[in-house]
Amino acid sequence: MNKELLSTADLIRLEEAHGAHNYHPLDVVINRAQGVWVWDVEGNKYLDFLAAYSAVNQGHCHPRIIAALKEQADKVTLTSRAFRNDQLGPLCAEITRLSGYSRFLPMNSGAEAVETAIKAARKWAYKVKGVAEDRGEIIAFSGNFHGRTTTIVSFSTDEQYRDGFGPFTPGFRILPYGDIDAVTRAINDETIAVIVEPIQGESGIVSPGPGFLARLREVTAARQVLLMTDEIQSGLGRTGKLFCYEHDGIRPDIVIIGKALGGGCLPISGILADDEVMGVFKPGDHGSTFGGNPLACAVARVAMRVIVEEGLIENSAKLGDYFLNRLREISSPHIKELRGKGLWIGIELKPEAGGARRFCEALMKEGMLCKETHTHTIRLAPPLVISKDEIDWAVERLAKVLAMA
Ligand code: IF1
Repeated sequence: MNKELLSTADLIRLEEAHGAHNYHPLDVVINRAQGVWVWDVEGNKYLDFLAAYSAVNQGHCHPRIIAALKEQADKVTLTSRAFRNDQLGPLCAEITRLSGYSRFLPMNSGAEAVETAIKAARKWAYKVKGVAEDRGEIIAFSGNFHGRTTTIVSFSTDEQYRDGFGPFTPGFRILPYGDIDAVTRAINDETIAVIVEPIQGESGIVSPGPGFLARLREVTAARQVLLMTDEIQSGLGRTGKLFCYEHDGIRPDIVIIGKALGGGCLPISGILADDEVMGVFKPGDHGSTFGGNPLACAVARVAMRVIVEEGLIENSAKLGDYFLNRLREISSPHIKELRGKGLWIGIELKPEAGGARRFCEALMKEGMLCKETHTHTIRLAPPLVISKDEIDWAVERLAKVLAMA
């Protein structure tokens, strides 16, 4: 199977010797995947409970997505935006029809889409709203994760993400996540936008509390401040809705998407907005060599169709509830709190449990791949194609591992 016949240890040694050490992954080397399952180079099989941080919502190597990828790869893969291609227009038409926004601007990584939203908000503020040039301030929240560019880490509250990377971009103000009074007090004539995750993933599947997003929408609308939701991880079915903000019955001004838009096979991201905001971009203002490339657009078109047509949003809602209820039945001395929406669940352990990492390592030995977040939380986010039987299988293993001393 592994043509070069390198063992797990060989492959890890190569990566450690010649790669940068900016990650500390579990020592499992994957070389094959299908649906919710992945296999390592030794042939061991695991259920993937991370789904590449929700970039593989449709399941690994989904047959329709891989077929579209191969078909498009044989035709044309990259044109740059200097010319047009026959996939970008249809993608924009389909994604706007599905989302109810009038325009889509494609980029590649999530961080680039966040940067795009920031640029759109600033230009809108100066050219449309009439804020004095260079004075605009964007509100972000404590515990946020929006990516790793120098501008984005400028408003991170995680010291590690900032340490050694200054000087930072000005123009951001950080408020406590979920504190609507703090937002009301902070908004002034130079506030141009608020950027928010409807649920914070990196922070451990943390919700801002009931009513916060609805109030945030009211407060921002009243002051002509743009509301930008980062749906890169929470969107495209993960929480049992197409977008997580739908749970709160709101409509943001800018929706930032990424991850699962690429159907688990290539990077494509972007922002959705209406004419008033998207109209600020004129030719030459913004762009990207690979943004809107026909290969990624062809994949994104089918990736979205799979989510909608194969009932993945409904499966996430239904099996997410089932999973959370089954987890509540587990008796373990270590569990502090269970949180979740759809197939996005955090098991926060008590500090005495000694961190979630050792439980993730034990789960790996049981055939389940999970990644801890913020030291004490096990996060569960399987591909949305998971079945009830596979969840039952996982609950058994979680119960066993969470019972260990
Ligand atoms: C890594 C975290 C998850 C995101 C939201 C923007 C981005 C992300 C809400 C940027 C990316 C990823 C990045 C990945 C790990 C992962 C992550 F722990 F770091 F925070 F999922 F929880 N907005 N999240 O979650 O998107 O530029 O990466 O495409 O290894 O850094 P990107």
